[in-house]
Amino acid sequence: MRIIDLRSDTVTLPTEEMRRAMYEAEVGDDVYGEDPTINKLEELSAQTLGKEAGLFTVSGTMSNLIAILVHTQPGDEIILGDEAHILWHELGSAAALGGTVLRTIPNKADGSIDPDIVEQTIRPESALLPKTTLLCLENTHNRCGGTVLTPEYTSSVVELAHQHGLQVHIDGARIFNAAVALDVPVSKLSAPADSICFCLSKSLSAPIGSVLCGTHDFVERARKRRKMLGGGMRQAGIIAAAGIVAIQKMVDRLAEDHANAKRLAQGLSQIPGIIVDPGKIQTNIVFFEPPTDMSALDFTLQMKTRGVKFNALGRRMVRAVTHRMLTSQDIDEALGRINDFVKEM
Ligand code: TLP
Repeated sequence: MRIIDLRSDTVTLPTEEMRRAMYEAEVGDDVYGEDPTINKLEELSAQTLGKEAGLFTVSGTMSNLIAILVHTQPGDEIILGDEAHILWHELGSAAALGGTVLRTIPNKADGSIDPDIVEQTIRPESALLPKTTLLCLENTHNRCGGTVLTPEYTSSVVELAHQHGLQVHIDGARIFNAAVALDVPVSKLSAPADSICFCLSKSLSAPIGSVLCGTHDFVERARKRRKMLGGGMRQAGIIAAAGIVAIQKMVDRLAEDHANAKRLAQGLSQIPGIIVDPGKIQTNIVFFEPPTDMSALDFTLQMKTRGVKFNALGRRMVRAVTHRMLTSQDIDEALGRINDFVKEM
């Protein structure tokens, strides 16, 4: 039985072209700044995102943490949405390793946060209060269902934060998905922020890595934090080579994943008892609720025995992510298997 893995776009395997680029990569010791392939990836990333410089890191989690360590001091407060990946899935690293307080405000269903609430939440300057120094946005928004933040929204909320002396970091793990969905250059989404990271290892199919971008000064400080965390790599051009292919070759095809996500959501909406809103799908993430009162975990375990893998991200929230390794036929096959299971329930 063919396994249809909808758990995440992180399961994508490197392409043949990536493997060739990895084999042929020119490398050096990156801690001395001497790996030409990493240097090329960092320059290409910065240029693509409209930033001065880039830093190759092991993961999105590490990039987000480094950004927090550079933008804040221990005791500072960070404003972010209550569905943020930084809050839910990064093991409390901002608190454990950055000594920062995460102050959440509600994420709207579209992944945004209300600028008025942001403004009300910023602490006034006082000897009695923590200092609010950073605002974090997420684009696309994972737990809100792959929703996109527009350039207009991003600019306006960044401007507001800047007026109050805050820095803004974007967790742009899937920022290229947002750019493709909105049909805008990715730099329009990243330019307003002080820093942004994106992942090479998700929908772009590279095996490892993320790039954190910002000003020269920000990246210089970020480089020291990365070393402090043990993330200074040596001949890592071997993996950066796949990242270059990812940026150059894998962006345009993301529209296919988005079409497959819509196809999946539309198919799910035809299955009795499943709760899903196909009109909400903007990129490659689909959230749905299984029939009756079945828990998301039970549903995923049952479907796993039928060769379709999902992630349970809440008591009733099942997540499916479309990606390069799945065709529209795979989506139809998955829908058929779900339908069979629901009929037998
Ligand atoms: N997200 C993973 C899981 O942790 C949930 C996934 O499968 O989607 N920011 C966002 C918005 C993310 O979705 C992720 C990964 C990260 C950061 C962290 O990236 P990695 O896994 O490279 O540390």
